[in-house]
Amino acid sequence: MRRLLFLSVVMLLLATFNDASSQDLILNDLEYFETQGVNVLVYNNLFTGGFNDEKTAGIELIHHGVRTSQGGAVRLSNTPEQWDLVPAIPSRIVNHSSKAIESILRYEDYDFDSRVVVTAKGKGVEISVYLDKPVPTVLEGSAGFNLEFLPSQYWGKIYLMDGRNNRFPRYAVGNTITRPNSEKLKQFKGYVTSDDRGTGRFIDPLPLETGRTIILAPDDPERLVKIISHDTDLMLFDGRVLAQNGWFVVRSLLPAGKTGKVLTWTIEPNAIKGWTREPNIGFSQVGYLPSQQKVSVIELDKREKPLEKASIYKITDNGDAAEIFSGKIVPWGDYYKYHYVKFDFSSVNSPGIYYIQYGDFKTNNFLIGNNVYDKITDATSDIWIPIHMNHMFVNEAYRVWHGEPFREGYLQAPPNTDHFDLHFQGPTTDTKYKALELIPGLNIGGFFDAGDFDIETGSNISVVQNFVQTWEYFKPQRDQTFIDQKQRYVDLHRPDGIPDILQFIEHGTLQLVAQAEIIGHMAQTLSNSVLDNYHHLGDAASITDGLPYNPNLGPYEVASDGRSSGVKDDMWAFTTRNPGLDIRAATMFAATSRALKGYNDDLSARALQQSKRLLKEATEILANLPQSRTGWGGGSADVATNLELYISTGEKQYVDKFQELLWPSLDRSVSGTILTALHAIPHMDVSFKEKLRPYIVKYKEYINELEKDNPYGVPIGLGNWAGSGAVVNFGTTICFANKHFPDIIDASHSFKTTNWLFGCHPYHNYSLVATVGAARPKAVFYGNNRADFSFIPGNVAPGILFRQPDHFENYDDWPFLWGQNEGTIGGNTSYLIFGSAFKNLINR
Ligand SMILES: [Ca+2]
Ligand SMILES: [Ca+2]
Ligand SMILES: [Ca+2]
Repeated sequence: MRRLLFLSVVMLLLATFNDASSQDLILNDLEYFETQGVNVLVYNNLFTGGFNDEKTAGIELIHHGVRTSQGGAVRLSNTPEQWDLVPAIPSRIVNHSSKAIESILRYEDYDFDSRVVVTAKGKGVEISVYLDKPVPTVLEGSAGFNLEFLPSQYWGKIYLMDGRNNRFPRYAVGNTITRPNSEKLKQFKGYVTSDDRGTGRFIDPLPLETGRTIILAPDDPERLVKIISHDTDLMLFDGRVLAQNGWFVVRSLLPAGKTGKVLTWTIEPNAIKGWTREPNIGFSQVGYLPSQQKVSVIELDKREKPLEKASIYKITDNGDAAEIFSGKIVPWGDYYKYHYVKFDFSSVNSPGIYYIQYGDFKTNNFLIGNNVYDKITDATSDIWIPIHMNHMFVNEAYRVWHGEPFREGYLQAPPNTDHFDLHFQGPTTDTKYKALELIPGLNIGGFFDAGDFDIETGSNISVVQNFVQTWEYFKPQRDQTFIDQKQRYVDLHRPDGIPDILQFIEHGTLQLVAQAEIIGHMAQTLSNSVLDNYHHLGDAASITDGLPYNPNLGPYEVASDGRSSGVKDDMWAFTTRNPGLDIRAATMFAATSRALKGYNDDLSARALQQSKRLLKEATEILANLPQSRTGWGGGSADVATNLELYISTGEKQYVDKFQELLWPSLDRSVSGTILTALHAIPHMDVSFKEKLRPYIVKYKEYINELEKDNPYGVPIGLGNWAGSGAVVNFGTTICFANKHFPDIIDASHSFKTTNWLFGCHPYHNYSLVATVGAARPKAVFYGNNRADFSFIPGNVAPGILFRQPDHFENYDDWPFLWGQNEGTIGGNTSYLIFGSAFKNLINR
């Protein structure tokens, strides 16, 4: 508060004496440079390497509300990719008196340190790079200072290099050269992101332009940035040449053999005078039931004075619109960067077409009606899930989504393999197979993990459990998909007389039973052996060549009988035994055995057999494991697993263990455990429910606390993967809590989840579900078709990603950040449960 008072006095003085200076950047208490419309962040978000795609860190620019630039750092290539080396930042010093942030950037692999100092200078910042020792010889010509700009915010716009006009290309069409691999610097952990096809050479993009001064987007004041390099040339590159998720890169090489201040840039992002961010009027794009509470949360620039009132307009049958309601705006308060107010229009309750008018801003239309939620899961169950069926050909009308992937099957992963998707093969194979030997029969059933194409066994176990739970609670008979396991063929929009969910259960079980029967226990994952086809975009059937690798053939050679090849593109099975995973599988097999009975009796019996065997073996392994190793490879079964084991076997030991673990777990975190407890109620006696009651009261308090935590009243995650999953589970919990304790948990809280998912959230008001029914769903997602800036219907985006220290974001013109735009088979089947439970609740 004191700072604000001081600031406004300063700004008043500046406004009086020097009007231009009112746009000068200040270094604020959150440790970034700021003026209205421009935020320059300096290592508020750090590089972490590896699985992180590193387009969310470094020196960053949030320009008129959009994070348009990031990656500012000393980097070792023209257009760094994910899995290229990133600098550690061991030191970052914020100096308010000199208005500077000074950071050490360190490349451990090359013992190379540089010091980057960013200082507020008028309407921009100066970036200087200092070296105590010259650039290591091996990095000469490679080490440079880079800053990256978001292609979707710049393509089609103008850039000037030393006064020469150019246009940012809509698509990557640029010149490259190849260089010998001996000149290629190592990538993260020695990974290799591209296949050189035996040439021994790597691709190096050439600059689009070179000069000393670049002006980006003089034709768009919101995106206009001027960069001057004082000592050395600037180059502009297009990172999309190497990777579709690449950005435009402005870069200067660090000079060889020099120390001291070796590079200086002045960066001046344009700040539009008097700019304030447009209000983000949050509401449900799917619409509202006539009877439900209807509250729009409006996100406002803190400089914006909230209006007194907002209105609802009704669109009539002849296309006219008339104001039918005007209501008060109620302040909520500040939450991170913005100010929030609420507009309650619950009294508007007749079915029809409406929009919200807030001052000059009018939203797109939405529906009020009793049927608005009827279809919220259909796109997920009819489109997204079948498209993610592995080992099948998936057709939709005139379009093939993918051919049959991985016909050559899976090879045994060699011992001591550390995998780029965070898996590993331990010191032994734990199977009868030799390293790189074909394990026949694993190429059946299962679901692609997410935007990638691996079988994550843990996820697939959860997925089958989600399907079984949906089936057992709600018995959905929906049949819109033809699924034929003999033909290995899926045809969307072609009913085949069998409820799709039974076919999904069967498909997941086929893979997991195959693992248990063939390997003898559960695999950790079935995944790519090489990184250069892990980041595959497009048809899954083209990831591998369909032929097993034959070491007797030369590279890229095909055997004369056409049945093997010298291409190292195969998928591997990571088979290190994890008794904890086996126990989870045992519970899933018991559940799926119940569900499949009467539909596929043979598979049901096989699943039950594996359930009993795995449970027995894994329990013995765990009992014999030395105490020191129980933390490795999964410890004993958790609360939910013991419940599942009790439901399946009826054995007292499991219900005792369940209760032993449950109550302390509820005491530790009621919100984290309560859903499992609710699922237990039908299987326990009356006293269990009564013992649970005070925890439900505590959960009610948790719900109330969320109302104070943020304007949306849902659990908002601040991690590297945004928090839709937690919001979905919150909604599911409310549905089941209301079912068993309607006197404590009101059904209306479940609408907080639909509101959030369907458009009432920070940053924008688009539905986070690529779904039927929403007036304005998100347009781009991180699916396997992300290179087409498209989506797979029914996907649920992780959504609103938090970036330090105060920025929420969800790009809808740039699909490539998985933390905000990917969807997973686990997450989307959780949404299926939520949607089913929610529809069940509102129809009760
Ligand atoms: Ca994966
Ligand atoms: Ca069907
Ligand atoms: Ca192959």
